[in-house]
Amino acid sequence: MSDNKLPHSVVISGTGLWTPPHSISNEELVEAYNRFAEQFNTEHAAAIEAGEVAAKPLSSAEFIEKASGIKSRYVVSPEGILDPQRMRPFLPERADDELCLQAEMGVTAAKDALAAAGKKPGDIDAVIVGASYLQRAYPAIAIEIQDALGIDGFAFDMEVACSSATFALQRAVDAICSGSAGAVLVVNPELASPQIDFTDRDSHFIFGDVAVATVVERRETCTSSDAWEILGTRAKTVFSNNIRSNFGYTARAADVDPFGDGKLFRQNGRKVFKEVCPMAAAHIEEHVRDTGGEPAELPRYWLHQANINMNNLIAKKLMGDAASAERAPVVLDRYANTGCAGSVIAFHLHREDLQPGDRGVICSFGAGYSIGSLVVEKIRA
Ligand code: CO8
Repeated sequence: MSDNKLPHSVVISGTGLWTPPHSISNEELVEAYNRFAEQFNTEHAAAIEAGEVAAKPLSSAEFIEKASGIKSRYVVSPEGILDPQRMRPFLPERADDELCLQAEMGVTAAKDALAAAGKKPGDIDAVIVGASYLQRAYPAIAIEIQDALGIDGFAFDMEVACSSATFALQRAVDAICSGSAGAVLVVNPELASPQIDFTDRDSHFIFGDVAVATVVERRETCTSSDAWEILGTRAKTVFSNNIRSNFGYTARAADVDPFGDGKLFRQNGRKVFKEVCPMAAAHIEEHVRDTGGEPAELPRYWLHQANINMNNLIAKKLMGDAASAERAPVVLDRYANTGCAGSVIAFHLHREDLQPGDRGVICSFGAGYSIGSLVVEKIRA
């Protein structure tokens, strides 16, 4: 394995966050689901009695908070999700000459990131969109965002599920180190709600919508007073079927329902928990040591935000009894799992108190499996 030492000094000079205006509490979500489940069970009473159809079990807000740490989630459109007759968001189609929803979410976060970095669109050479799902195959959402912001250069989309943001940030670093770009805008518009099966008790509570954006540039061009040098990047993937989404364009040719059983997000959450926690902890430990740090001493870990028990376990492995919510901040209580955006939201919201010289790790882990990390250090303005 390469030691990932960077040949040039590259910094994160600004981040942006777009939070949807609507939040759904566990109680509201569970009430809608339980009304749906009761209606379903009444309508299918005979088939359930005959053992032909499985009854829908009821959900519980207490279970959700205890098992995941999630208390609420932000969504673009709550009405359809909370309607027991619909159980999915309502996102009207837009005309080809209108900005698509995912690009709109991304543009809002991107403007914040550019402003924070003190950069104009003309200063940016490339746009990379990383997300768990993309609204369409082409033209790339990244090119639409590039056009909307008036950025010259090149843009592309990439999908690595929960690691789409950390992997995209790594591609930005690579582009800067190779000289193909001087400054890169990474945008992560996670439009999660359309791919959730809100009629499935096991997964209806997991995800929320959000968009984040990050400006990555050469240290020499950075004028931001809140800049973070990227000391190293590391990526790892190991194939697993434990988190899958089989929704895809070939469904039409396979004569199957593209939204049928198993086509939306599904997982074996227990196995994911057991397998990913040790992998993620070992990955981070090794990466911190290879950049000259000691895991227990790092003041901050901006971890992927899927499950509070997972994060507590990993934080404890890294920091022992000194692990705390201050050192490994939690945003999933309000935001839920926002796919690849979680660790970047944590970085965006929880870094102000750190001093020049302080180090931290931005790390994602999830479907693929995929793990991505960046070790960063606050630099003097
Ligand atoms: N209400 C009440 N009971 C429930 C509910 C509910 N809502 N859901 C499940 N139960 C029941 C189960 O049926 C089970 O009952 P029984 O014992 O009778 O079978 C019991 O509660 C216990 O269930 P689990 O064993 O499943 O419960 P866990 O304690 O394991 O908790 C979790 C479930 C929360 C899912 C947990 O396993 C977990 O979080 N694991 C980690 C998973 C993870 O991190 N996954 C990552 C997924 S996301 C990702 O990688 C990227 C996907 C990209 C999409 C992103 C779009 C933005």
